[in-house]
Amino acid sequence: MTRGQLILIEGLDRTGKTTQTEILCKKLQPKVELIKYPKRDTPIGKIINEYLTNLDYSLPNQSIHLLFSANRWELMDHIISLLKEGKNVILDRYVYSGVAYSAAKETPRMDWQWCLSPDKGLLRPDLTIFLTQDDLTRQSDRNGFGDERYEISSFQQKVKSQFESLFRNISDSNEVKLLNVSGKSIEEVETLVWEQVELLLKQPNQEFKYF
Ligand code: DGP
Repeated sequence: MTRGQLILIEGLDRTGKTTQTEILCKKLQPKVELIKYPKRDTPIGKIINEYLTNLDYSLPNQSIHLLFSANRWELMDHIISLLKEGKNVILDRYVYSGVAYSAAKETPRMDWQWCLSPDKGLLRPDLTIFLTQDDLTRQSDRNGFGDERYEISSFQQKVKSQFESLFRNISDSNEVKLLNVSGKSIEEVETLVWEQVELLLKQPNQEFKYF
């Protein structure tokens, strides 16, 4: 049996990632599973959810970083089994978010290499689509922006820079596609995402790769 493909949609907060992953999931039915990180309903995910939604809940930056990574490891065997069964797996956020959000905090001795290290050995996506936008001040126009810990425009700008340098440093340009959603409708973004996914689905499945 040919294995499924691991497709990641990454992006800044409120760029339409969740909408696009859900649309893609419908298009790939029935052989597909969508996994959204952080997965907030596991024991580790519950602590992450508390951290994100309760600003009075304090944890050292290193600790919360390792919990986000542990949350990805919790599901790794499950994802590998799905892919081996021939199912495509769509991820909403993954390792790149893990590194970009933590490195953007600019904590001493917590550079991007440190941030990547607990994720070393996780499965590498076959395709990553990064949703970005020019004007980050527009994020605050979206409903609910500002409700959670990282939803501050100045911090999002730092996250964007971290994502960009991360893609330059650790990704293969065949696997990572940057998609600027500025001024585009949901349908236009959907079409551009689908173009990339169709190309991937036509390719022969490769050996698993790892970070
Ligand atoms: P979301 O549910 O996609 O809105 O993500 C919640 C918030 O958590 C969002 O601001 C991005 C941030 N985030 C997602 N994954 C990670 C991670 O692995 N590490 C850190 N530090 N932040 C993350």
